[in-house]
Amino acid sequence: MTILSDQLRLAPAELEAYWMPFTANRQFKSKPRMFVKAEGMYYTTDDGREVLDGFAGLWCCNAGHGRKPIVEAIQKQAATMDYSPAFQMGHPLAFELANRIVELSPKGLDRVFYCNSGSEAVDTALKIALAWQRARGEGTRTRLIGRERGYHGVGFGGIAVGGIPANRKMFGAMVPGVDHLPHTHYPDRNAFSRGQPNWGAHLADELERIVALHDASTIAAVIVEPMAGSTGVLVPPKGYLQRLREITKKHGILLIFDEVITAFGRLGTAFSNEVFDVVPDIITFAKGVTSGAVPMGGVIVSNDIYQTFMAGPPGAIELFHGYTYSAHPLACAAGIATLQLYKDEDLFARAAKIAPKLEDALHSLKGLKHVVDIRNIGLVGAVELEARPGSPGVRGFETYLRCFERGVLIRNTGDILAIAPALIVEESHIDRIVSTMREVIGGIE
Ligand code: PXG
Repeated sequence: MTILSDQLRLAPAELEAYWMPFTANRQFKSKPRMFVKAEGMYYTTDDGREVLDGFAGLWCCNAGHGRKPIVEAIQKQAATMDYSPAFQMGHPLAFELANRIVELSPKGLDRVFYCNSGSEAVDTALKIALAWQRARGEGTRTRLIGRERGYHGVGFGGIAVGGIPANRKMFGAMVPGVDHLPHTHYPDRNAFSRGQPNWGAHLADELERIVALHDASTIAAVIVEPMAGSTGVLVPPKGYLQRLREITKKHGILLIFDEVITAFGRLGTAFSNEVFDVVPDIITFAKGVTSGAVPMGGVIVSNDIYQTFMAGPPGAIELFHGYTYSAHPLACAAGIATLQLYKDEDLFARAAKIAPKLEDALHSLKGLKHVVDIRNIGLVGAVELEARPGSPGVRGFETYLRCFERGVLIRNTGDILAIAPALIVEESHIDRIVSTMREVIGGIE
């Protein structure tokens, strides 16, 4: 048995035991792509090649890789206290991190519940929404409304409200009473938009139709990503989120923003309210809170929601929910160090400042063959390719592979190529990412 630290290249048989997530296992194992090291903007592969990370890992390493203050905080915490029981016991870092998150969150959203991933954050948020409606005497509100092309992780709640058929169809419809808003992706109206598209605010009015169909008294919450990341960088049309906010408020429906991708700098701000000027009732976060260094997720709710749960006897557990690793000490240490690093290096503002460079660079790909749309906001952008007739997604995946072979990591969702570099990205990195994409797209069939 090879130990990774002894030898970085694994024999084919050693690849079999690991069932890889969201990966074509057999294709991968026939020609593996392995990273063994990461620093700053770069990964190193097992054959010693440097790869420029155009995707912050998977939308998470927002401070860049291997950042010293984060690494040292994790090392120190591992040596000081590896674990502390999450139930009926606390440790100071959990409280400190919650205070720091609240400092960055929209005014009024000031209570933090921890979990370990975006999927858990989503299921936690949905459960809090249902429990809150019941706690305030509206227990008939059990419906959850998501949106087509939404991605909310892979828990049963998340796949139910999510709008990706492939993520659901293998598993059946296990969460009843879910409905979906239409998505907002209309390239025939909005192709090549820079920032928020002008057309599409009215798509939020579909919520009125859904309310009319089911009745408000049956609906607990609406969940959307303020900017849908996974399904291809779908930027909300101007006015759209405002409309959703107005309609949910009018009908006593909670509005949940899934900010697993958008929080902690991706849009050039701590949270999306600073960009879109809309404050939801509940926010989910994960990824960037620890810059991807230790798994962590969480849910932020208003004091009003929190207080509704605090009505029983003081000795009663208010919410029957939580995880062994809620507020894991290593995650909290990483989170505190990460938020401090964002502050010390003013990384959210840095992202906002370099965003126009990314916008211009990406939009310079307009006119290349296959390119049917380019869109961007903050430090994220997407280039949509026309699908190869009869084989959707193949052109996108081939582009991804060829970029990787040329030393640049991007991401493809079907035929949509996405980039979302760490907030420390330099102009020269953006030039390299985009020129590699240009070269590859130009040569792809
Ligand atoms: N909500 C949103 C909005 C997400 O983007 C999750 C929930 C689930 O998080 P976890 O930590 O359970 O994976 C996500 C995750 C991609 C990609 O390529 C996106 C995600 C994860 C992996 C890949 O777009 N988003």
